[in-house]
Amino acid sequence: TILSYKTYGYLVYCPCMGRFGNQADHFLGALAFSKAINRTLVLPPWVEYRYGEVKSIQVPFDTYFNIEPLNRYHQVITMEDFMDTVALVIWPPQERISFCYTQRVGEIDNSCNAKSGNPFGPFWDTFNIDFVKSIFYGPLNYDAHNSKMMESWTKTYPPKQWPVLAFTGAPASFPVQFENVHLQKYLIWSDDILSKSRSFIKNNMSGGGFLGIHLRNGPDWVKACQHIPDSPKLFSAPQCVGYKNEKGKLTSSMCLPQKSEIIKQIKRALKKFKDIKYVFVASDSNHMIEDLKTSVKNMELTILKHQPSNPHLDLAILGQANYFIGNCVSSFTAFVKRERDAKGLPSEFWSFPDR
Ligand code: GFB
Repeated sequence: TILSYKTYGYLVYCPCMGRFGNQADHFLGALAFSKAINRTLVLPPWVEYRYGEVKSIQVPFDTYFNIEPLNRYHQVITMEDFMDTVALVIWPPQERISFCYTQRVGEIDNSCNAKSGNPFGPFWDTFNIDFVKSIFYGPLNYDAHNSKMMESWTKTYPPKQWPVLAFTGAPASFPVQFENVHLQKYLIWSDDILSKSRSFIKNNMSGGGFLGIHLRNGPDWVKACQHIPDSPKLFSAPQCVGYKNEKGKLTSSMCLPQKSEIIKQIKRALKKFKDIKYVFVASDSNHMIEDLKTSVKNMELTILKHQPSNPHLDLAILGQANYFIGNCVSSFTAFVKRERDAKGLPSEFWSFPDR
Protein backbone atom coordinates (compact mmCIF):
# COMPACT_ATOMS: atom_id res chain seq x y z
CA THR A 1 0.00 0.00 0.00
CA ILE A 2 2.84 2.42 0.71
CA LEU A 3 3.95 2.07 -2.91
CA SER A 4 0.43 2.65 -4.18
CA TYR A 5 0.16 5.73 -1.97
CA LYS A 6 3.10 7.13 -3.84
CA THR A 7 1.92 6.30 -7.33
CA TYR A 8 -0.46 9.19 -7.52
CA GLY A 9 -0.34 12.51 -5.86
CA TYR A 10 -3.07 13.85 -3.63
CA LEU A 11 -4.99 17.10 -3.61
CA VAL A 12 -6.16 18.62 -0.33
CA TYR A 13 -8.08 21.87 0.07
CA CYS A 14 -10.05 23.94 2.53
CA PRO A 15 -13.64 24.77 1.47
CA CYS A 16 -13.01 28.13 3.06
CA MET A 17 -15.61 30.23 1.23
CA GLY A 18 -19.35 30.53 1.83
CA ARG A 19 -21.77 28.05 3.28
CA PHE A 20 -23.06 24.75 1.95
CA GLY A 21 -24.22 25.80 -1.52
CA ASN A 22 -21.02 27.71 -2.26
CA GLN A 23 -18.90 24.81 -0.99
CA ALA A 24 -20.82 22.34 -3.15
CA ASP A 25 -20.23 24.46 -6.27
CA HIS A 26 -16.53 24.54 -5.39
CA PHE A 27 -16.48 20.83 -4.73
CA LEU A 28 -17.59 20.00 -8.29
CA GLY A 29 -14.77 22.16 -9.66
CA ALA A 30 -12.19 20.60 -7.34
CA LEU A 31 -13.37 17.15 -8.39
CA ALA A 32 -12.92 17.97 -12.08
CA PHE A 33 -9.53 19.55 -11.41
CA SER A 34 -8.16 16.65 -9.38
CA LYS A 35 -9.18 14.27 -12.16
CA ALA A 36 -7.62 16.49 -14.83
CA ILE A 37 -4.25 16.53 -13.03
CA ASN A 38 -4.65 12.88 -12.05
CA ARG A 39 -4.42 13.27 -8.30
CA THR A 40 -6.58 11.56 -5.69
CA LEU A 41 -9.03 14.07 -4.26
CA VAL A 42 -9.02 14.30 -0.49
CA LEU A 43 -12.66 14.95 0.44
CA PRO A 44 -12.62 17.84 2.88
CA PRO A 45 -15.09 18.08 5.72
CA TRP A 46 -17.89 20.61 5.17
CA VAL A 47 -17.25 23.87 6.98
CA GLU A 48 -20.20 25.00 9.07
CA TYR A 49 -20.92 27.97 11.27
CA ARG A 50 -23.03 27.61 14.40
CA TYR A 51 -24.82 30.52 15.94
CA GLY A 52 -22.85 31.88 18.88
CA GLU A 53 -19.66 29.94 18.07
CA VAL A 54 -16.56 31.87 17.08
CA LYS A 55 -14.81 29.07 15.18
CA SER A 56 -16.08 27.04 12.25
CA ILE A 57 -17.06 23.42 12.76
CA GLN A 58 -15.83 20.71 10.39
CA VAL A 59 -18.34 18.00 9.46
CA PRO A 60 -16.93 14.85 7.78
CA PHE A 61 -17.75 14.72 4.07
CA ASP A 62 -19.48 11.36 4.36
CA THR A 63 -21.92 12.60 6.99
CA TYR A 64 -23.89 13.97 4.06
CA PHE A 65 -22.68 12.08 0.99
CA ASN A 66 -21.93 8.58 -0.11
CA ILE A 67 -18.28 8.08 -1.12
CA GLU A 68 -18.73 5.13 -3.44
CA PRO A 69 -20.40 6.94 -6.41
CA LEU A 70 -17.62 9.56 -6.38
CA ASN A 71 -15.02 6.81 -6.60
CA ARG A 72 -16.66 5.66 -9.80
CA TYR A 73 -15.78 9.00 -11.39
CA HIS A 74 -12.37 9.53 -9.81
CA GLN A 75 -10.27 8.27 -6.93
CA VAL A 76 -11.20 9.97 -3.66
CA ILE A 77 -10.47 9.50 0.05
CA THR A 78 -11.96 11.27 3.06
CA MET A 79 -9.70 13.73 4.84
CA GLU A 80 -10.02 11.70 8.06
CA ASP A 81 -8.80 8.51 6.33
CA PHE A 82 -6.09 10.39 4.48
CA MET A 83 -4.66 11.88 7.68
CA ASP A 84 -4.83 8.54 9.52
CA THR A 85 -3.11 6.53 6.80
CA VAL A 86 -1.56 8.10 3.69
CA ALA A 87 -0.40 11.34 5.33
CA LEU A 88 1.57 9.41 7.96
CA VAL A 89 3.69 8.00 5.14
CA ILE A 90 3.93 10.68 2.49
CA TRP A 91 3.15 13.98 4.22
CA PRO A 92 5.34 14.43 7.31
CA PRO A 93 4.89 17.69 9.27
CA GLN A 94 8.13 19.21 7.96
CA GLU A 95 6.94 18.84 4.37
CA ARG A 96 3.55 20.46 4.67
CA ILE A 97 3.45 23.30 2.18
CA SER A 98 0.42 25.43 1.40
CA PHE A 99 -0.49 26.41 -2.14
CA CYS A 100 -2.22 29.64 -3.11
CA TYR A 101 -2.40 31.69 -6.32
CA THR A 102 -0.65 34.64 -4.75
CA GLN A 103 0.13 35.89 -1.26
CA ARG A 104 -2.75 36.32 1.14
CA VAL A 105 -2.86 39.04 3.75
CA GLY A 106 -2.17 37.70 7.26
CA GLU A 107 0.44 37.40 10.01
CA ILE A 108 3.35 36.52 7.75
CA ASP A 109 4.66 38.52 4.77
CA ASN A 110 4.88 36.82 1.42
CA SER A 111 2.87 33.79 2.55
CA CYS A 112 -0.43 32.03 1.85
CA ASN A 113 -1.22 32.57 5.54
CA ALA A 114 -3.26 29.42 5.11
CA LYS A 115 -4.30 29.43 8.76
CA SER A 116 -5.07 33.13 9.20
CA GLY A 117 -8.65 33.87 10.16
CA ASN A 118 -11.82 31.79 10.36
CA PRO A 119 -12.52 29.20 8.96
CA PHE A 120 -8.90 28.88 7.72
CA GLY A 121 -7.25 28.26 11.12
CA PRO A 122 -9.94 26.01 12.64
CA PHE A 123 -10.12 23.94 9.44
CA TRP A 124 -6.46 22.85 9.41
CA ASP A 125 -6.35 22.69 13.22
CA THR A 126 -9.03 20.00 13.09
CA PHE A 127 -6.30 17.75 11.67
CA ASN A 128 -3.36 19.32 13.52
CA ILE A 129 -1.92 20.60 10.26
CA ASP A 130 0.64 23.41 10.24
CA PHE A 131 2.45 24.66 7.17
CA VAL A 132 6.18 25.25 6.95
CA LYS A 133 6.18 27.13 3.68
CA SER A 134 4.02 28.64 0.91
CA ILE A 135 4.04 28.17 -2.84
CA PHE A 136 2.37 30.72 -5.11
CA TYR A 137 1.15 28.73 -8.08
CA GLY A 138 0.08 31.72 -10.20
CA PRO A 139 -0.15 32.18 -13.17
CA LEU A 140 -1.38 28.57 -13.35
CA ASN A 141 -5.14 28.16 -12.88
CA TYR A 142 -7.57 25.32 -12.26
CA ASP A 143 -9.62 25.29 -15.46
CA ALA A 144 -9.81 21.51 -15.82
CA HIS A 145 -11.00 21.85 -19.40
CA ASN A 146 -7.82 23.56 -20.57
CA SER A 147 -5.54 20.61 -21.30
CA LYS A 148 -2.41 22.75 -21.83
CA MET A 149 -2.94 24.23 -18.41
CA MET A 150 -3.36 20.79 -16.85
CA GLU A 151 -0.12 19.69 -18.47
CA SER A 152 1.64 22.67 -16.89
CA TRP A 153 0.42 21.53 -13.49
CA THR A 154 1.71 17.99 -13.88
CA LYS A 155 5.02 19.23 -15.26
CA THR A 156 5.55 21.94 -12.65
CA TYR A 157 4.42 19.80 -9.71
CA PRO A 158 5.03 16.14 -10.53
CA PRO A 159 3.61 13.83 -7.82
CA LYS A 160 7.01 12.24 -7.12
CA GLN A 161 8.40 15.53 -5.86
CA TRP A 162 5.09 16.98 -4.75
CA PRO A 163 3.02 14.09 -3.37
CA VAL A 164 0.47 16.43 -1.75
CA LEU A 165 -0.83 19.74 -3.06
CA ALA A 166 -2.63 21.48 -0.19
CA PHE A 167 -4.69 24.45 -1.36
CA THR A 168 -5.52 27.37 0.91
CA GLY A 169 -8.96 27.66 -0.72
CA ALA A 170 -10.88 25.53 -3.21
CA PRO A 171 -9.09 25.13 -6.55
CA ALA A 172 -12.35 25.92 -8.33
CA SER A 173 -14.55 28.77 -9.42
CA PHE A 174 -17.82 30.06 -8.04
CA PRO A 175 -20.37 29.62 -9.43
CA VAL A 176 -19.52 26.15 -10.73
CA GLN A 177 -18.09 26.18 -14.25
CA PHE A 178 -20.70 25.18 -16.83
CA GLU A 179 -18.64 22.16 -17.92
CA ASN A 180 -18.69 20.73 -14.38
CA VAL A 181 -22.40 20.99 -13.61
CA HIS A 182 -22.99 17.38 -14.74
CA LEU A 183 -20.68 16.06 -12.00
CA GLN A 184 -23.58 16.58 -9.61
CA LYS A 185 -24.77 13.06 -10.51
CA TYR A 186 -21.90 11.60 -8.48
CA LEU A 187 -23.01 13.45 -5.34
CA ILE A 188 -25.46 11.03 -3.76
CA TRP A 189 -26.86 11.70 -0.30
CA SER A 190 -25.66 9.45 2.50
CA ASP A 191 -27.92 6.59 3.58
CA ASP A 192 -28.74 8.52 6.75
CA ILE A 193 -29.93 11.67 4.92
CA LEU A 194 -31.75 9.60 2.32
CA SER A 195 -33.65 7.52 4.82
CA LYS A 196 -34.53 10.55 7.00
CA SER A 197 -35.78 12.51 4.00
CA ARG A 198 -37.79 9.56 2.71
CA SER A 199 -39.42 8.90 6.04
CA PHE A 200 -40.30 12.60 6.38
CA ILE A 201 -42.00 12.43 2.99
CA LYS A 202 -43.76 9.17 3.80
CA ASN A 203 -44.95 10.31 7.23
CA ASN A 204 -46.04 13.81 6.26
CA MET A 205 -46.88 13.84 2.57
CA SER A 206 -48.47 10.53 1.65
CA GLY A 207 -51.36 10.07 -0.75
CA GLY A 208 -50.38 12.79 -3.22
CA GLY A 209 -47.53 14.58 -4.90
CA PHE A 210 -45.73 17.58 -3.47
CA LEU A 211 -44.45 20.89 -4.69
CA GLY A 212 -41.12 21.92 -3.12
CA ILE A 213 -40.28 25.60 -2.82
CA HIS A 214 -37.17 27.41 -1.64
CA LEU A 215 -37.71 30.81 -0.04
CA ARG A 216 -34.35 32.50 0.52
CA ASN A 217 -35.29 35.66 2.38
CA GLY A 218 -33.15 36.24 5.51
CA PRO A 219 -31.50 39.61 6.21
CA ASP A 220 -28.17 38.60 4.61
CA TRP A 221 -30.07 37.79 1.44
CA VAL A 222 -32.09 41.01 1.39
CA LYS A 223 -28.78 42.88 1.58
CA ALA A 224 -27.14 40.76 -1.14
CA CYS A 225 -30.08 41.33 -3.51
CA GLN A 226 -29.44 45.07 -3.40
CA HIS A 227 -26.40 44.43 -5.61
CA ILE A 228 -28.48 43.11 -8.51
CA PRO A 229 -28.46 46.35 -10.55
CA ASP A 230 -24.63 46.28 -10.75
CA SER A 231 -24.20 42.49 -10.78
CA PRO A 232 -26.10 40.96 -13.70
CA LYS A 233 -24.68 37.50 -12.84
CA LEU A 234 -24.78 37.65 -9.04
CA PHE A 235 -23.86 34.38 -7.26
CA SER A 236 -25.63 31.43 -8.91
CA ALA A 237 -27.66 33.52 -11.37
CA PRO A 238 -25.98 31.87 -14.40
CA GLN A 239 -28.12 28.79 -13.63
CA CYS A 240 -31.09 30.68 -15.07
CA VAL A 241 -29.84 33.75 -16.99
CA GLY A 242 -26.97 31.78 -18.54
CA TYR A 243 -23.22 32.19 -18.05
CA LYS A 244 -23.23 35.07 -20.54
CA ASN A 245 -26.65 36.43 -19.61
CA GLU A 246 -27.83 34.88 -22.87
CA LYS A 247 -31.09 33.62 -21.38
CA GLY A 248 -32.38 36.88 -19.96
CA LYS A 249 -31.85 39.71 -17.58
CA LEU A 250 -31.46 39.26 -13.84
CA THR A 251 -34.07 41.25 -11.94
CA SER A 252 -34.44 42.09 -8.26
CA SER A 253 -37.64 40.10 -8.04
CA MET A 254 -35.80 36.95 -9.14
CA CYS A 255 -33.60 37.44 -6.08
CA LEU A 256 -36.36 38.48 -3.67
CA PRO A 257 -39.81 37.71 -5.10
CA GLN A 258 -42.79 39.45 -3.54
CA LYS A 259 -45.51 37.53 -1.77
CA SER A 260 -48.00 38.13 -4.60
CA GLU A 261 -45.59 36.68 -7.17
CA ILE A 262 -44.82 33.66 -5.02
CA ILE A 263 -48.51 32.90 -4.65
CA LYS A 264 -49.20 33.43 -8.35
CA GLN A 265 -46.43 31.04 -9.33
CA ILE A 266 -47.48 28.38 -6.83
CA LYS A 267 -51.05 28.50 -8.17
CA ARG A 268 -49.82 28.19 -11.72
CA ALA A 269 -47.74 25.14 -10.77
CA LEU A 270 -50.72 23.55 -9.01
CA LYS A 271 -52.79 23.93 -12.16
CA LYS A 272 -50.09 22.19 -14.16
CA PHE A 273 -49.52 19.34 -11.68
CA LYS A 274 -53.00 18.27 -10.66
CA ASP A 275 -51.97 15.44 -8.30
CA ILE A 276 -50.08 17.77 -5.96
CA LYS A 277 -51.56 17.72 -2.46
CA TYR A 278 -48.73 19.28 -0.46
CA VAL A 279 -46.43 22.29 -0.59
CA PHE A 280 -43.14 21.71 1.20
CA VAL A 281 -41.46 24.99 2.13
CA ALA A 282 -37.72 25.30 2.78
CA SER A 283 -36.36 28.62 3.99
CA ASP A 284 -33.48 30.15 5.88
CA SER A 285 -35.82 32.66 7.50
CA ASN A 286 -39.51 33.23 6.68
CA HIS A 287 -41.41 30.16 5.51
CA MET A 288 -44.60 32.23 4.95
CA ILE A 289 -46.69 29.21 6.01
CA GLU A 290 -49.66 31.26 7.25
CA ASP A 291 -49.63 33.56 4.20
CA LEU A 292 -49.61 30.57 1.91
CA LYS A 293 -52.36 28.80 3.84
CA THR A 294 -54.61 31.84 3.58
CA SER A 295 -54.07 32.24 -0.12
CA VAL A 296 -54.88 28.62 -1.04
CA LYS A 297 -57.52 27.93 1.62
CA ASN A 298 -60.10 26.57 -0.78
CA MET A 299 -57.71 24.18 -2.44
CA GLU A 300 -57.37 21.06 -0.21
CA LEU A 301 -53.70 21.59 0.11
CA THR A 302 -51.37 21.01 3.06
CA ILE A 303 -48.49 23.44 3.53
CA LEU A 304 -45.62 22.31 5.68
CA LYS A 305 -41.96 22.63 6.60
CA HIS A 306 -39.36 20.46 8.33
CA GLN A 307 -38.81 21.24 11.98
CA PRO A 308 -36.29 21.91 13.41
CA SER A 309 -34.50 23.64 10.55
CA ASN A 310 -32.11 21.26 8.80
CA PRO A 311 -30.49 22.51 5.57
CA HIS A 312 -29.40 19.10 4.29
CA LEU A 313 -32.75 17.47 4.91
CA ASP A 314 -34.46 20.42 3.23
CA LEU A 315 -32.19 19.92 0.20
CA ALA A 316 -32.75 16.18 0.05
CA ILE A 317 -36.54 16.62 0.33
CA LEU A 318 -36.63 19.35 -2.34
CA GLY A 319 -34.65 17.02 -4.58
CA GLN A 320 -37.52 14.50 -4.43
CA ALA A 321 -40.45 16.88 -5.02
CA ASN A 322 -42.73 16.37 -8.01
CA TYR A 323 -42.06 19.97 -8.94
CA PHE A 324 -39.67 22.59 -7.58
CA ILE A 325 -39.59 26.38 -7.56
CA GLY A 326 -36.33 27.92 -6.39
CA ASN A 327 -34.29 31.08 -6.22
CA CYS A 328 -32.13 31.67 -9.29
CA VAL A 329 -29.47 33.62 -7.39
CA SER A 330 -29.00 31.16 -4.54
CA SER A 331 -26.42 28.38 -4.60
CA PHE A 332 -28.65 26.50 -2.16
CA THR A 333 -31.32 26.34 -4.86
CA ALA A 334 -28.60 25.53 -7.41
CA PHE A 335 -27.77 22.34 -5.57
CA VAL A 336 -31.39 21.19 -5.76
CA LYS A 337 -31.76 22.24 -9.40
CA ARG A 338 -28.65 20.30 -10.49
CA GLU A 339 -29.73 17.20 -8.58
CA ARG A 340 -33.20 17.35 -10.12
CA ASP A 341 -31.80 17.92 -13.62
CA ALA A 342 -29.60 14.86 -13.14
CA LYS A 343 -32.70 12.83 -12.25
CA GLY A 344 -34.82 14.34 -15.04
CA LEU A 345 -37.20 16.11 -12.62
CA PRO A 346 -38.75 19.49 -13.54
CA SER A 347 -37.96 22.82 -11.84
CA GLU A 348 -38.46 26.54 -12.30
CA PHE A 349 -37.26 29.78 -10.71
CA TRP A 350 -39.12 32.63 -9.04
CA SER A 351 -39.99 35.40 -11.49
CA PHE A 352 -38.14 33.85 -14.41
CA PRO A 353 -38.51 34.26 -17.25
CA ASP A 354 -40.01 37.68 -16.64
CA ARG A 355 -43.72 37.40 -17.37
O1 GFB B 1 -25.98 27.38 0.93
P1 GFB B 1 -25.54 28.76 0.72
O2 GFB B 1 -24.14 28.96 0.30
O3 GFB B 1 -26.57 29.40 -0.30
O4 GFB B 1 -25.72 29.56 2.08
P2 GFB B 1 -26.74 30.88 -0.89
C1 GFB B 1 -26.97 29.79 2.65
C2 GFB B 1 -27.16 29.01 3.95
O5 GFB B 1 -28.36 29.47 4.57
C3 GFB B 1 -27.36 27.52 3.74
C4 GFB B 1 -29.11 28.39 5.06
O6 GFB B 1 -26.17 26.77 3.66
C5 GFB B 1 -28.22 27.15 4.94
O7 GFB B 1 -27.42 27.04 6.09
N1 GFB B 1 -30.29 28.19 4.21
C6 GFB B 1 -30.60 28.79 3.03
C7 GFB B 1 -31.28 27.33 4.49
N2 GFB B 1 -31.78 28.33 2.57
C8 GFB B 1 -32.22 27.41 3.46
C9 GFB B 1 -33.37 26.57 3.52
O8 GFB B 1 -34.24 26.57 2.65
N3 GFB B 1 -33.45 25.74 4.60
C10 GFB B 1 -32.52 25.72 5.58
N4 GFB B 1 -32.70 24.86 6.59
N5 GFB B 1 -31.43 26.49 5.55
C11 GFB B 1 -25.03 32.72 -0.02
C12 GFB B 1 -23.83 32.41 0.87
O9 GFB B 1 -26.05 31.78 0.18
O10 GFB B 1 -25.56 33.95 0.41
C13 GFB B 1 -22.80 33.48 0.67
O11 GFB B 1 -23.22 31.18 0.60
C14 GFB B 1 -23.39 34.82 1.06
O12 GFB B 1 -21.67 33.21 1.44
C15 GFB B 1 -24.69 35.05 0.32
O13 GFB B 1 -23.59 34.83 2.46
C16 GFB B 1 -25.42 36.30 0.82
O14 GFB B 1 -26.07 31.02 -2.21
O15 GFB B 1 -28.21 31.11 -0.85
